[in-house]
Amino acid sequence: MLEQINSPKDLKKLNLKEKQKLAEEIRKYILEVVAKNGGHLASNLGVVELTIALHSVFDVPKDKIVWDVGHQSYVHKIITGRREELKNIRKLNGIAGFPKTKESESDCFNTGHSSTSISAALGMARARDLHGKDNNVIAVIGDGALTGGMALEALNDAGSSNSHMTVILNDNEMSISPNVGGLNNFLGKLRTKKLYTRTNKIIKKQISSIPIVGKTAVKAIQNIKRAIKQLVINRMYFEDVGFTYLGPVDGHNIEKLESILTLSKQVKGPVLVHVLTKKGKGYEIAEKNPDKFHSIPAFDINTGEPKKKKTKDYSKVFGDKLVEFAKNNDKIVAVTASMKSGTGLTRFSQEFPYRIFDVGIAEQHAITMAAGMAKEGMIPVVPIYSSFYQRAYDQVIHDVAMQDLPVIMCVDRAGIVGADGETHQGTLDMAFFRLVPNLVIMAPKDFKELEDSLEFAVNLKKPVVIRYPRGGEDEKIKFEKHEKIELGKSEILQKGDDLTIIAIGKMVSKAVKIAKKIGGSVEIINARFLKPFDEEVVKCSLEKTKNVITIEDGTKINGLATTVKELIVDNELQGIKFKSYAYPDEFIQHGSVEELEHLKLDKDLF
Ligand SMILES: Cc1ncc(C[n+]2csc(CCOP(=O)(O)OP(=O)(O)O)c2C)c(N)n1
Repeated sequence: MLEQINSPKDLKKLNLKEKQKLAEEIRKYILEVVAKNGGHLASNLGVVELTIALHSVFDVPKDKIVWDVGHQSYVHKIITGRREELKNIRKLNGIAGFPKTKESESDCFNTGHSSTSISAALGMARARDLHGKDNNVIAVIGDGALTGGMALEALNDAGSSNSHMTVILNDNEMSISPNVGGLNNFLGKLRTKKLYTRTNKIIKKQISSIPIVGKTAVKAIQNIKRAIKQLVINRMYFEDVGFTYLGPVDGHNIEKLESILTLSKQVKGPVLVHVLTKKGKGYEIAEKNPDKFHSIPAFDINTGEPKKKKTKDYSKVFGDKLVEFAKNNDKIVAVTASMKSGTGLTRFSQEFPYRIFDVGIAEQHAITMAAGMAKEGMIPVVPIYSSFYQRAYDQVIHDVAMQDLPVIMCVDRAGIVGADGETHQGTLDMAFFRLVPNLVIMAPKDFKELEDSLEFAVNLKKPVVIRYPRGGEDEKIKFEKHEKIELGKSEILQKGDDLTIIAIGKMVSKAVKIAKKIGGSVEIINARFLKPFDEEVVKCSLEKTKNVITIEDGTKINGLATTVKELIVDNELQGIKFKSYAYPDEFIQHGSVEELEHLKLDKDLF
């Protein structure tokens, strides 16, 4: 069946039984591909029937489907002509793991960061109306992504807009870990409202018995529906903000899904279809451990075990050290935006369940909430991936830095992250944080320096950013020396007269390698702090060697290279030879970390 599907048109020719068979084949295929390449498994297995139903009822690319986060778009990619390309998903020059408008006209909007779909879809619906067109616009959003502020802002706007659009709430009760928060509790009540489900079925029957639904009929039905619902569910959030709520519906029943989606097309204004799915559906090991199989490296299908054993990484080193500090300092608390496991906080949550706060996929709120705690005497530690810190920029400026509050902002996955591609690369944080007054910005060269940086930050009583990469330290370079950390002080790893190499973070080990390769008398400086920058030591070294190389895993704009250039100009240092290794001013696509660092930084370094 799968071999016959080259576009949604092929899918539309199938009968229900054939679609059910196709669903099983798609599941098997995705499982095989992800087991080989790694990727987002559980979310994709959960939306197989939903995606089939969407492409059966709607006409892409005329109709627009915006996939929130976009990690669950593999089935959509298969159905929209990228079945064979899926074999190279997330690989260098292969298709992306997220929707990309450049990749296919069926991908109507790029996603990657959570909670954007309703805003984008509303924008598309408004543009459609202004153009006088009649296509459908659909946002598919998970219950996890619905916890993000943007999604709620968009619901608020869409609800009062009268714009015809469909929001599909793909509710599997999971974010990466089990979903959290009041909204999730509210959804819990909806999920189990059997009476409501029955009532809804009656209404569905009434509507579908009308051959062409006239305006007044729909309005009347909607009014009845609303009245009944108000009786059944006291605080019907979606209806209250202006959506027509349909569901809940079994998200693995293609027939029911098609029927409710068809209904959603007929109702005017914004509609929310509540779809209940199982994350990891059809692969028992993932059904039991949906968080482990949310995003997974290559694994053995029979056992579910990763093919490569997980080695110690920066997130784990961070998490373990934080536990140690927290034992002796009860002011330390941890805040996570739905990324407890990814950021290394699992142990912390076991040892200090009352001192960790999972706020949902809400980075902005996480930072301001942490600022509030800091204001009242706590020391909040907030690990967030570099690319997701972009979300919380104003909160870092307005709530943390401006009040000089001691929030420790740990920037995990800094630099190239690899297969997740351009939306997830962490190459911009040094540049955007450097602009912010009061921030201390650090990047450790290895695990031990991360531990020392954390200790330093806990005692500093100022806002501190500590950035560290995905994965582990460079196994080939072992740093024996770890000088005590002092604010704004770099570390000279090797003295020399002919060339100065200044590097920061992960790239310090590359500096050691390149110094060996070049030979001669090389001075190697571990910058440690991007801000405050050790002007004194660097200036002294440059005056001596008159030749400098900077190395960083960030963009060439406003990072280490810019800092050193500014130092040269501001101090009127003459005749300095300058070379920098930094990422170009572009969005960097997917591939492995090694391939991309090689390609985008420079092969000389490796
Ligand atoms: C702004 C932002 N923060 C964090 C993430 C990481 N992330 C990716 S998917 C996900 C969970 C999404 O849960 P849900 O929307 O329910 O989708 P599901 O995977 O359960 O289908 C998270 C936290 C992200 N993509 N964007």
